Amino acid sequence: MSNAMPSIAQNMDSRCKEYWEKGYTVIPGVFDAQQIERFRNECNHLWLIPGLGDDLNLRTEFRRGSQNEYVLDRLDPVLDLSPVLSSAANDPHLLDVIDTLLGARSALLKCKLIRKDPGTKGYAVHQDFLYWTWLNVAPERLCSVALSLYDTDERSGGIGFYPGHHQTLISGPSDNLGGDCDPAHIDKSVSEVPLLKSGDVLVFHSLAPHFSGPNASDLPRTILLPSYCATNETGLYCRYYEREIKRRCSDVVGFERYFDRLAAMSQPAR
Ligand SMILES: O=C(O)CCC(=O)C(=O)O
Repeated sequence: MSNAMPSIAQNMDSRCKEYWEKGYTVIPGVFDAQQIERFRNECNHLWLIPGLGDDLNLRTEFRRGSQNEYVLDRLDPVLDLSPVLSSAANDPHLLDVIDTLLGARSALLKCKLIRKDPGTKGYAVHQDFLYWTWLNVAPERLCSVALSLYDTDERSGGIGFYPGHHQTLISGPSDNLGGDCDPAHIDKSVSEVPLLKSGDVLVFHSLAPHFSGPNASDLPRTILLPSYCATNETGLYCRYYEREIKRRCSDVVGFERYFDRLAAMSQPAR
């Protein structure tokens, strides 16, 4: 833990106020430069694991790059591959921060690593809670954290918010009411992309609508993104991923590209 810890503790009252008013807050300097260097090296190492780009790899997801090509942008789950990143998501001081913000003891729900390389596109506005209704947990008990491994701003594709819109689950567009929130239902006159220094931690409410743009900088915009739940339940992380892995199999996530490959291979050779 960094030497900055005493000031983190001192400022938690104002961070709590901001979190509950705006739906997010930034806790500066939770991890120090040495820890961040270790996490960066670990990410570089993870990205070299053979088979990550395979369409049948259930851990990986792809976004579009600047030429609309598929780019590997996330590893989810990642912690079972990486004791180093596991120590970050389970860092006792980070957990204290989350407990303080949520006002109860919290447990890890899930954790992914997102590496948005230069040119990689961003994410449309959405609320994480939409994907977690099956947990039967009140939304105010759930939050996510972006642990920033590089300085991050709007230009590098940082996560942005519409402050104060974390009160309800916002319905989707009329042709997909159960889908991601319709931006037409959001007052977009005020938005903010919090500036993050490497080692800072952005915490956001499960109902906070958030979005991000492409990475127009020349550094990766890498974040570790653990989510937490205020609960005494043990085994929540395991329950989450057991369901998620089965869902991915049945939803053919990524497999559609494999089916294209299969179709191409099935062309008569003569
Ligand atoms: O990494 C980003 O830019 C956004 C990620 C995000 O919003 C998500 O995974 O829910």
